[in-house]
Amino acid sequence: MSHATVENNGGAFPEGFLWGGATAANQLEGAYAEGGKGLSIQDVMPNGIMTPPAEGPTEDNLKQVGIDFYHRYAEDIALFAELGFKVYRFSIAWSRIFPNGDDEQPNEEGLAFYDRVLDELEKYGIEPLVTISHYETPLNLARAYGGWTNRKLIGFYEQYCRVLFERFGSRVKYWLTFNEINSVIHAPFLSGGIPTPREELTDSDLYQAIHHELVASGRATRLARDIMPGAQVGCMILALPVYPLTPSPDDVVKAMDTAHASYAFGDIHCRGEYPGYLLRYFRDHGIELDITEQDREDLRNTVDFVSFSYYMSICESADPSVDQGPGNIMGGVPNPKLEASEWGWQIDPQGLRVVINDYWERWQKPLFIVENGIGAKDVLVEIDGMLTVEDDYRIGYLNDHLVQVREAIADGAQVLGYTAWGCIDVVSASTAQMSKRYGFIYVDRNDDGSGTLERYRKKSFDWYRDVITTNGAAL
Ligand code: BGP
Repeated sequence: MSHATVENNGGAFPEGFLWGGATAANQLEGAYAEGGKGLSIQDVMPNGIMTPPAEGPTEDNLKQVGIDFYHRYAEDIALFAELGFKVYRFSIAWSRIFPNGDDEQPNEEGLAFYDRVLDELEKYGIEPLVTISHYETPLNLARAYGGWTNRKLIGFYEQYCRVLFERFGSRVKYWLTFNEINSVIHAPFLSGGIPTPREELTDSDLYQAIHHELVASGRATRLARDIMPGAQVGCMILALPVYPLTPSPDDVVKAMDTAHASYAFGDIHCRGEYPGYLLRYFRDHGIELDITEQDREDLRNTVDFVSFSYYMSICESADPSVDQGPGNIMGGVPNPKLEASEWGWQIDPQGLRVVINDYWERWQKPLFIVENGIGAKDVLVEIDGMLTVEDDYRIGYLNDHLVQVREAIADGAQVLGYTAWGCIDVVSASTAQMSKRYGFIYVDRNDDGSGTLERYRKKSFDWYRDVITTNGAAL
């Protein structure tokens, strides 16, 4: 898979483009204490990422049941097949495989569940794309070890990866090491299982944790190559184009600095070493990291492709009196030229073209858009005796973004595929509620936990199926 083979096809989606959808175990599986599963950090986060975690599981946590994918996966994958999915991105719940994270032996029942999921996907010829760690650190690793601040997590993660690669390596080609790895800067518990609140966490501890994750990612990549020849390993970055709020050079430099905070993760994954601007940041902030020679070697196992989520862009201003926008965990200030979703996420389809061009030029690695979509409060209505959702706003959002993907391909970027986030409604990561929905498939479950869990096709279901069937010509 070399970028040298890319041809600019003048603006069509390439043949074999991987269309599909994406989910994460903790947001849809439910069965949080079944099948030998241990607790994960999500099981003590009933109110989403902005609220401190609880001591233990509480009944108001919608993720305990999720959308019951654990028991309904066959029905759901049949719906994905009806949509025409070529690929389905899902995560494996680490605590289903290693209930405490540091166990000697994996939990066979957990492995068997993912065997069954893979069987269903194979039945329909849907390619799996597996996220190894999607905001699902086993709770014990957070509580007893301090999460990724502890070097021991590299070994636990490597052991987990070895078990996955040996068990599923003949069936899974595409792997992602850590979901939105850069989000740990703003959400240390969610993203890195670090129990210390962000305000109390020192920069040294934070960057040491990041270093451990990056080393673990490099080791997993090497291990994947040893165990599964032909596997493709990608990093996963929360992509966020940063625009200067004004033409002031101070704003431009501030935007550059903020962008560096995310670029660093891709630079290390693609180049195998720390970039100069990050080393400078460490010097300027008195951050000293424990980096061994072995670590440096591990980091040199660079990824095959770069995957990313894209929901919005942000602005930056050097003026401290400019207000921060609501709802955005990555910071930034609102862009006066853009509209926002109900949760303050600013809608910017062209930003996706910008990101694709930017990443392609910077890293020259194939790209995979593994999350994109709009969270909305859908209303179930009856039309011709059928329950559905008239989600033209979702169709509009996705259509506009996919047109920009096509533009970026015309610009010459190599894009492997696109998986719409929350292709079936799942529990939201930031709010831990059902009412922020992304799916083509409506799930009857409400914020108070009521609902039949029945599935209904939304209007966007037919639209996306047409897009896939025509390989994007229907856009
Ligand atoms: C990403 C996460 C997903 C997902 C998505 C939408 O940051 O990788 O897990 O949930 O955002 O976010 P939310 O559910 O908060 O709307």
